[in-house]
Amino acid sequence: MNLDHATIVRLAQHLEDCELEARDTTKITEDYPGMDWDDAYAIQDEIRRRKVARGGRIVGLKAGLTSHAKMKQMGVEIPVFGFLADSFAVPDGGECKVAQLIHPKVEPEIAFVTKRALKGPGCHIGAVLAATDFVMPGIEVIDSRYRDFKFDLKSVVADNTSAVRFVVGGRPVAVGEVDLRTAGIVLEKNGEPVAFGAGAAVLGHPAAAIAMLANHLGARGEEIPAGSLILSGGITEAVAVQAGDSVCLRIQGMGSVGMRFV
Ligand code: 0L1
Ligand code: MG
Repeated sequence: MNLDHATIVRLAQHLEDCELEARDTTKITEDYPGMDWDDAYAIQDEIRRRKVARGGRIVGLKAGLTSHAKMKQMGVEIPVFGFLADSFAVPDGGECKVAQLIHPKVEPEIAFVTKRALKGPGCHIGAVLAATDFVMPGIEVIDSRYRDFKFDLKSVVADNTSAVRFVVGGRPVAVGEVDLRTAGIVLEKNGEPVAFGAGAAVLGHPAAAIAMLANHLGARGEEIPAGSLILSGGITEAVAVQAGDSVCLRIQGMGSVGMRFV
């Protein structure tokens, strides 16, 4: 690590203040170009600690940048990982207040819920499928705190991978009931289809994103606990939204989920 504890605490407070006050900032590596991956995750961990210290609950985890196209575009070989706080959750069909956000975009995702803990190293798709209770449609709202979504990956990790809101719902199904690679998805905005894809867009199989998360946590001596909700990453490009929009994600065999932006 290259940053001292006081700097990590200060950067975490800065980024969380930007989230809570819906204001943007320049990417933090401009002032701290020597920041490494451990520093970046330490800043994210401090944001998480701050939320829990105020009585918040961590209700899930997420993988980001998991589609091959986006990884190639950004020149990365590993996804990034973040957490979901209770304050991020929107009920299915519920409202998301745009005034509380900076420049929101939505991502269509497959959400996993585990019934057994998953621990790396060596976690693989088979272990993930064996430990999964059910999967369901999920929409993640991302809202990078960085001006105009201009960032580098370490800055993104420190910023909890742009996480801000999410909705899950639809028809939860056991993994044996659906082929997660070929399951088709349609994201609609205001009733119009705006993005299409299939589960395989995420690392060939969305369970691979969960395995990578387990291996990432395992390297830190942590695990994915039983009963975790995990967003496995956007299947298509993210779609910008504004007040007045409604979005709906339909996934073959899993029904639909949606939210409204007000
Ligand atoms: O969940 C995601 O894939 C977002 C990762 C962070 C990068 C971004 O804000 O686009
Ligand atoms: Mg996402």
